[in-house]
Amino acid sequence: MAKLNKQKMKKLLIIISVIVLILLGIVIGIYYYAMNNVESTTAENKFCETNSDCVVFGETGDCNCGCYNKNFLPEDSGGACFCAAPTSCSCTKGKCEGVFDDVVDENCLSNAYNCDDFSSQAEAQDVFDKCGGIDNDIHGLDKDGDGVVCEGLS
Ligand SMILES: [Ca+2]
Ligand SMILES: [Ca+2]
Repeated sequence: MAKLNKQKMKKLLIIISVIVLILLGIVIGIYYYAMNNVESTTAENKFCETNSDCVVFGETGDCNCGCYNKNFLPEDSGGACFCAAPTSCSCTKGKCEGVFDDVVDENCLSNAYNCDDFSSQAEAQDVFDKCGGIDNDIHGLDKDGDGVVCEGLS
């Protein structure tokens, strides 16, 4: 009798192992399916045949601003991170690419300066204006938002 139970236990263990393996396989399958789906949605976002398929999405300052296929726009601005919005879009090799009229100054892509870094107010004002002025105070030089930066400097 005891021997029979042992055999039954063995069988049961094997069955459980097989079930666990199958479940694991399903979970891994779902994971890879989801990952591939995310990638293909991103690719679709930018896919195009002609320039008219592409539109500018978002504004400078939105996280995912850029050029997208007009039928596959992102759902929202994507949160807070810096993105320089292109002036227009073109379809290049099947992908919507941004066209920038003004070359974006690399110094304007992140908060790189404080008022202490400038020797004069005019110098700070120049950087502020070049980066887009009041609409893009990336360096946080004009805390009160009146368009005049680093009032403490002479
Ligand atoms: Ca700063
Ligand atoms: Ca000010």
